[in-house]
Amino acid sequence: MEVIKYTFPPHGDDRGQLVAIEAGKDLPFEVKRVYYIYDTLAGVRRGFHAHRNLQQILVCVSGSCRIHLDDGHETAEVLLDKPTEGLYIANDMWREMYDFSEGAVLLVLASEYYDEADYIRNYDAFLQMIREKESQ
Ligand code: T46
Repeated sequence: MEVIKYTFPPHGDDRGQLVAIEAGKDLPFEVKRVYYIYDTLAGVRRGFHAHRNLQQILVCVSGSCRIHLDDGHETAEVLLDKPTEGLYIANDMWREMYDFSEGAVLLVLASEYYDEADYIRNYDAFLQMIREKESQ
C-alpha cells in the first residue's frame, strides 16, 4: 500500500514555529470541515471505520499517535509525530488510531461535512464493499 504524506514547511524563527496550510494550494481537496481529537489515553484505540466518500489529512500537531490503515488487501502502520507532516487518507480505507502520547492532539482536515451515513463501521461490510467494487 502506498502511504501518502504531505509536508507543511514551518515558518520558524527565534519566537517558535508556525505552520500554514492553505486550502486550494497545499491540499488535494477543498476543506469543508476541521476537527481535532485530544485527551485520548495511551491504551485507547478509536476509529474502526471507513468512509464511502471522504478525503482527509491527519496531522498530529502535538505529541504522537499511530494510524492503522487497511485497504481491504494490505495494511500499514503509520507514525504521526511531526506537526509538519500530514497523512492523506482517501475514501474506502479502514482506519484505526492508537498509541496516543500524553497530550497528543490529532488535527483532521476533511473534504466533506460530517455525515454519519458516510461511515462504514462494520469490517465485514467494508470488505464486502471493496470486493463488490472490484468485481464491477
Ligand atoms: C475519522 C477519524 C480519523 C461530530 O459530531 N462531527 C464530526 O465532524 C465528527 C468527526 C464527529 N462527530 C461526533 C460523532 C461522535 O458522536 O463526535 C463523536 C466521536 O466521533 P467518532 O466516534 O466517529 O470519532 P473517531 O475518532 O472514531 O473517528 C474520527 C472521525 O469520525 C472519522 O471520520 O476518519 O476520526
